[in-house]
Amino acid sequence: MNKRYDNYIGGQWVAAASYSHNINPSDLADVVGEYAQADATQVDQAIAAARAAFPAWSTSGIQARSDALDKVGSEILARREELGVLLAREEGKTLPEAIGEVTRAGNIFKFYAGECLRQAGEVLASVRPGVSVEVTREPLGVIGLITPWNFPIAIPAWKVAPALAYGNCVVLKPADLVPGCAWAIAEIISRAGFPAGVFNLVMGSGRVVGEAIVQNKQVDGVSFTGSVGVGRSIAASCVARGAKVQLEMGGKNPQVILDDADLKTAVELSVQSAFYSTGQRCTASSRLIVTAGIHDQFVAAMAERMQSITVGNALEKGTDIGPVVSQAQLEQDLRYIEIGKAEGARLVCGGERVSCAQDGYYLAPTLFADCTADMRISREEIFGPVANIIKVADYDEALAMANATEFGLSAGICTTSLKYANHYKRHAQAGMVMVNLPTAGVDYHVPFGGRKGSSYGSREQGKYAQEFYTTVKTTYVG
Ligand code: UN1
Repeated sequence: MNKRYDNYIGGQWVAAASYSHNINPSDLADVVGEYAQADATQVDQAIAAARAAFPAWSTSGIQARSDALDKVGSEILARREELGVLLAREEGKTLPEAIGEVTRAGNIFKFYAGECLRQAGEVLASVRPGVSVEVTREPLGVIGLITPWNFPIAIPAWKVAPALAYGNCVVLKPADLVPGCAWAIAEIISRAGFPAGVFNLVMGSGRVVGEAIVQNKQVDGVSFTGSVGVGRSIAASCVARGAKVQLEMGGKNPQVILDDADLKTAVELSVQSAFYSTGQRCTASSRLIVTAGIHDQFVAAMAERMQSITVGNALEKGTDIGPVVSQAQLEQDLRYIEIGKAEGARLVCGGERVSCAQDGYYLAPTLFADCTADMRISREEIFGPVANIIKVADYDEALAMANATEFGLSAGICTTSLKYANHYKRHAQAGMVMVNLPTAGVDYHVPFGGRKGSSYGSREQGKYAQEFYTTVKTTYVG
């Protein structure tokens, strides 16, 4: 009998009419647990509980909030190995990557425990003599948080922690594929000293639970990370009823490699950001844009380096890349690999499933060369361990190619030239620029987000998170 995990509503653990199996993608025989599937009524109850808790919580003392957030962060950090195993088991990233992500989540709670104490406003002189003006921030209200499967603990943390720190009440809907880490955070939060109703967890599908959150008039703001299609429809619903919305969506991130790059650095950071975490990051480099002078050497060095990448069970020592998260995602990756071949791209490495001791969704890291900008594999986000090499003549063409995408999340350049690095920093059309670093793998205390089709609304993380989670009040005192 598998253990059952319930929803958390108004300070109570609440059973659901149905439960779904959380399956380990490294070993399909391994069931992590059975997780409640909320229905629309339960979602409405969670939102009502958050609404009821809001007046007291939004005016509560910042010391109590800070203490509670700090307690959550400390417990996550103390349990990082155990939670890392849970994360690797439900999502399929390797244990070191999973422990790293858990650590990030703990640090995020601690960061916002500090930020909570640094909520400042401004006092300005009025243009009218004898009048002064105060600009302050107040909590937004009840916030719906909808998180994706690829960062099962860090993304819930980077939405929940600032929402609570700035005095909001929360309804969290984690991805249906990976509810385990979100449930673990909820359980920690349930013992950390937050009043009932301030934090609620409702698990289940986007179609039922996500939709009920987005449509409920009591929800003042929705922060979503996930696909472009779902993001756009959430935005349309929120805007139609005047709710605030923040979206983090896809990427087709470029990594430019110039002739003067250090070849070893170029190969290492490309392997890291294209294939680690099974390429399942919106910050992954999926377009390696390489200038002519280093191109052939780079392709050869990548082909050689990729021979030493071990694909395997996420929990096993020595695994570099775990499985793809699900059957549906695996099918999407394989479909794009066929599209790439049909479009005339040259398969340098990978392209096929890998078999391991356990039955899982294993896919070899896949590299295409001779790709052009108009190919679908160069334009559409695949979200798997699949990368393209695009050859260009020089820096100017590389920059134009890097920007020739409807996305704009993270953009990398590998060069030893200060001139080109500086030019790229200014002209890359992305929310984040990485110089001689992978496009993926970001700090937890600075703004995260993109431009163009990648993001919508204000930035997440760091002190910039307050823009979404608060509303500004201008007070005139005569
Ligand atoms: C990272 O690269 O460290 O869904 C974070 C994603 C992003 C997070 C990436 N929102 O992949």
